[in-house]
Amino acid sequence: MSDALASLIGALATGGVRIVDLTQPLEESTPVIDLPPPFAASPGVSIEQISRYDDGGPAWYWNVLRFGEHTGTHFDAPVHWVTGKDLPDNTTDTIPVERFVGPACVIDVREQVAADPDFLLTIDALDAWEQKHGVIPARSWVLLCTGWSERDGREAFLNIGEDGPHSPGFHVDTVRRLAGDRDVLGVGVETVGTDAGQAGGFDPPFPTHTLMQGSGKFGLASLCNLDQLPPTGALVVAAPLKVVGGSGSPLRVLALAPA
Ligand code: 23J
Ligand code: MN
Repeated sequence: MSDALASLIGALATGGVRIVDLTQPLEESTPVIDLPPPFAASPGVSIEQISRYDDGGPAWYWNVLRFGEHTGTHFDAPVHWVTGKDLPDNTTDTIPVERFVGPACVIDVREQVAADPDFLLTIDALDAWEQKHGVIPARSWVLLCTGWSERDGREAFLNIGEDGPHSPGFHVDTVRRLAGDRDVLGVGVETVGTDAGQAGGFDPPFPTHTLMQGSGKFGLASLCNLDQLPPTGALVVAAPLKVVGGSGSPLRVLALAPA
């Protein structure tokens, strides 16, 4: 066995490494992105019982699940956006599995977001983070810790006003650098989608989806517990369902973090 794996197994046994669950519960009340007309809506979650130790199955319990691919804590594949539609290995079943695992760079902007729900991570803010914690390595997950997962209920979580949703995200220049120079695996956020609430009106519209998926990168939305991770040093595993031709899927996202 490799030394690295042996020491990981040892650390897991002795509590030197913690497993942090970055996943929100998936249930019928899970909020789903609310696109304005004329765009087609994604359905909510429905969970229908097949049997529960009854006439339909005396010794077994199981359910039928129904939800859109982009529901709850979920993965965005490159094919999700038109800019990524012709890239190789762009669907949930064809992405090389090595790309589901990588180090986490966690950028804590909870204070800024508490003061401004439309906060965007600028290039200057990214520079400041790198000055302190080092340059974001290639093939890492960049996770934006906004505190948004603590918002309770659909209304507070989606935060939709007269002029559309208000929630934090990335400035277009920042996404360009992360997808380009930094060559990350993808970005992860606590909000319903990887783009800021107001990003439909940005240039280009939805820049995070446009640029990340357009350069073969991924998205993780509706994460939680990012406040339990160090800025660097954790490892994230985020593997979507192997749906053939899938644009994404709900998934369990786990981080291995120093105790
Ligand atoms: C479709 C259209 C716009 C957006 C999204 C989906 C998502 O956020 C998503 O879940 O990928 S912004
Ligand atoms: Mn999505």
